[in-house]
Amino acid sequence: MSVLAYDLGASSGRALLGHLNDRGMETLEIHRFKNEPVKVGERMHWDILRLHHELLAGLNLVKQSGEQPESLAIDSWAVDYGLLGSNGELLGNPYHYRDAQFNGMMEQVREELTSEAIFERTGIQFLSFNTIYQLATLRRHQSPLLNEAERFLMIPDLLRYFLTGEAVNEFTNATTTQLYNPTKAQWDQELLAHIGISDKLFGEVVMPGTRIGQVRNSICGDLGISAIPVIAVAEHDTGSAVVAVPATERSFAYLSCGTWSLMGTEIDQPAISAESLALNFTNEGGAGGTFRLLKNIMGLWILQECMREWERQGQAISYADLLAKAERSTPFASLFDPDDDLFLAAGDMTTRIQQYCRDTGQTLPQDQGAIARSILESLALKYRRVMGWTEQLSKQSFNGLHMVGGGIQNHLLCQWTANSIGKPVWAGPAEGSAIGNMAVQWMASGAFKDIWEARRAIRDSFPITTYEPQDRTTWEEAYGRFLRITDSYLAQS
Ligand code: ADP
Ligand code: LRH
Repeated sequence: MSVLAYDLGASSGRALLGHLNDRGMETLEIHRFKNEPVKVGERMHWDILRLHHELLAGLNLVKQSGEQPESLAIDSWAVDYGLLGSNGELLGNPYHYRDAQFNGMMEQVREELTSEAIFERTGIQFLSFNTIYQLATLRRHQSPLLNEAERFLMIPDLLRYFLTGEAVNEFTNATTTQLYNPTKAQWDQELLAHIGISDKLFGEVVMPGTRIGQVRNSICGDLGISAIPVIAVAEHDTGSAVVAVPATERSFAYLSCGTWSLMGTEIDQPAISAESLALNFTNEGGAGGTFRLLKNIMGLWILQECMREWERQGQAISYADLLAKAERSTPFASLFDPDDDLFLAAGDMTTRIQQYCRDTGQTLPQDQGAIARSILESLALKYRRVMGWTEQLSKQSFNGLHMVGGGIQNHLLCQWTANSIGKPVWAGPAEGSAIGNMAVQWMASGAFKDIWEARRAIRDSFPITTYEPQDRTTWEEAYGRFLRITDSYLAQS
């Protein structure tokens, strides 16, 4: 018997079938599609109906493969949502978290409520696009959507609703809104009241592993398939990715590496302290009663945007060719802080990298190889800094770093990360989120006793590549320079 996992990242989505047998877990990619935002006027939206369409296309391909999955589940990127009206239909097109309309709202709300109070209630890091600031923006801009809204569903809740007709909020994604209070295990009434959003929009929050109905009769009829039970897994993709970290040790460091780089460790209770607030770490809900103490790092988004820019200019390049060029470029010529606000919005990324380098008196990277090298080295150096903070906050010393996600196909990034942190990197599996999604489906059916049994099976089933640290002296020197450049830039801005 198989399970079907839909994993929607910010750059692409896929449907994978998973089988569990005596040999362990096996996955088969059934469908892969782009996730391309759509700009209308000044607004940036997700193409939610296209995503629903791709989920249905995936079901059709499953049917053609002759499989009848025992269940299916969806995970996706966090923080974004749709609103349903009184007739149960979607109101408007969900906004993309990179939409400029939300700029500045986080600063306002922090000022009004204080950062301490918001963090104390939620344990969630301050990101300008968190759902709380998105909703506050809609309310303060008098969006008509809020007058009509009766139900708030996050993206995977919404797509699950389209498939099943059941409107239910799932825990891991709910925590990313910065509106959920993990201590009280409920939506935070005071935060909602402050931003002027009715708590009636928010439903009971279910834990990963809960069965939520089955694929609607109408869809089954249209596609000519039998009903498939639907499970709410760790519907936040990072939550699913961390389930799939093939760790043997209870305390481990991970880097979920895709559009974003999410680095941290797994803990049993949210670590809500002045220190985690000061370092802007988050405590996102996970599967199996866990939390993720982690920090967002801007990630391969910066490289993706450069590649899109080159494509628009008729200079499209493959990852293989780009990495070969990057490897031949001058080392450590142009370092920058990937987490600077400069790099959050879509657009002219190469110009912004050059701007940062000009402002810090460095060589301006010009060609594709130099730009890619500057991005990958800067990311690897930032990983070292955040790994240090993770150790400081968790009072652990990690003997290496687990990397999962599509970014591990970038062998230069994996090697440079090992060089930068001075510890081995264990890379795999690349489809972490989809595999974690499947693992929770099997935890729900009882095929896995718990998250640790799932991790053992994942470790035995998928190849893991070890990268040993090299060139330590050069990287140590570069790290010192990276700190000086990025700290002085921050102080000036
Ligand atoms: P998300 O789920 O956030 O959309 P993924 O986990 O799919 O992201 O990872 C996407 C990233 O993987 C891309 O930004 C790219 O940098 C990297 N990647 C994808 N394919 C390759 C490849 N063939 N070689 C190197 N890197 C790759
Ligand atoms: C990664 C991710 C991350 C969030 C961001 C919005 O895909 O879910 O955990 O912070 O998207």
